[in-house]
Amino acid sequence: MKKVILDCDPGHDDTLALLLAHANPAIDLLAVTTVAGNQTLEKVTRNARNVMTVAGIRKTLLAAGADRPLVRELSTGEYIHGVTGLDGYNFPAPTVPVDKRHAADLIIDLLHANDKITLIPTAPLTNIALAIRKDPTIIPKIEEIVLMGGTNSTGNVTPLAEANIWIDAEAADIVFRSGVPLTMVGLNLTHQAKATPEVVDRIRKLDNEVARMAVGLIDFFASTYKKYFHFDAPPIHDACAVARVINPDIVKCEFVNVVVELKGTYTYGATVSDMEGITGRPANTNVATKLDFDKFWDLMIEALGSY
Ligand code: PIR
Ligand code: CA
Repeated sequence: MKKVILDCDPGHDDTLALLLAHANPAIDLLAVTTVAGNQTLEKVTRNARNVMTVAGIRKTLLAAGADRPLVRELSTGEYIHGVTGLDGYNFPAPTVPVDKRHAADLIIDLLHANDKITLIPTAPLTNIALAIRKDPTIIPKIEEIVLMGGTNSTGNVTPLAEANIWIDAEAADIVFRSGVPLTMVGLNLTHQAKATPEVVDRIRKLDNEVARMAVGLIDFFASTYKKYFHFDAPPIHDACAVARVINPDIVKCEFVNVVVELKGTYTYGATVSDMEGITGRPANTNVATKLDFDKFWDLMIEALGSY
């Protein structure tokens, strides 16, 4: 069992990542931490409480972190995730409590109290950068950071930048230069994880409330992805990072150099991935390239069926 902290901004795909991480027996989900991104910190934290309440997730700690990026103003993804940040399901009042500690402090505390922990950030990297900056002695205690973010091809907020990196590229830069073993599960990978009508039908057949919540959320996500990206089905980005931690065979990677662009006129937030090894810069990142679609959805559906 791998000890994991999920740092997220739920978020439709974050929710599926959370449900997969909690249900799969390969993962011991120690904590969920939240950060401003898809919506304000207040809203994404409320969403995490809502989801954990419906799913009966009670032993996992929950803490709220940064309410804005390190340097820039917060830019949310309301057009994709709705006013609440998690439109598509009517949640009952949440009962799951929020830890008093800042997410960065909880991450630091847990890393000192445990042998090795895998961090799965599925949101802007503000909390992770804050934790590393505040206490660099945690660096060797991190087993690996497997993040959803970036892309080795095209972006989703600018031609070259993906949202999680672009929202707080200064934080991403700190993480990519930290020396921690890093896996980047970017858009080039996650666009292979579309919740097709066939997949949604399989989830619809599961007879539990968590699966019904998942269907409501995926249906909403499908509608905004159709409207803004003309996609035939919505990609469940964040769950791909969790799947990589559960079974590395599901997400194939190439170990290359990645740097985060902070200064470009048109390229701020780009994850410049040297796939051909032409720069001579040392490899620092496992860049995800190929998803096993069938195995990914089997894992997800098994997880949803277990609630
Ligand atoms: C942002 C996201 C999803 C879709 C769009 N268009 C923008 C969020 C997801 O939660 C995921 O973590 C990442 N950011 C994908 O860019
Ligand atoms: Ca996310």
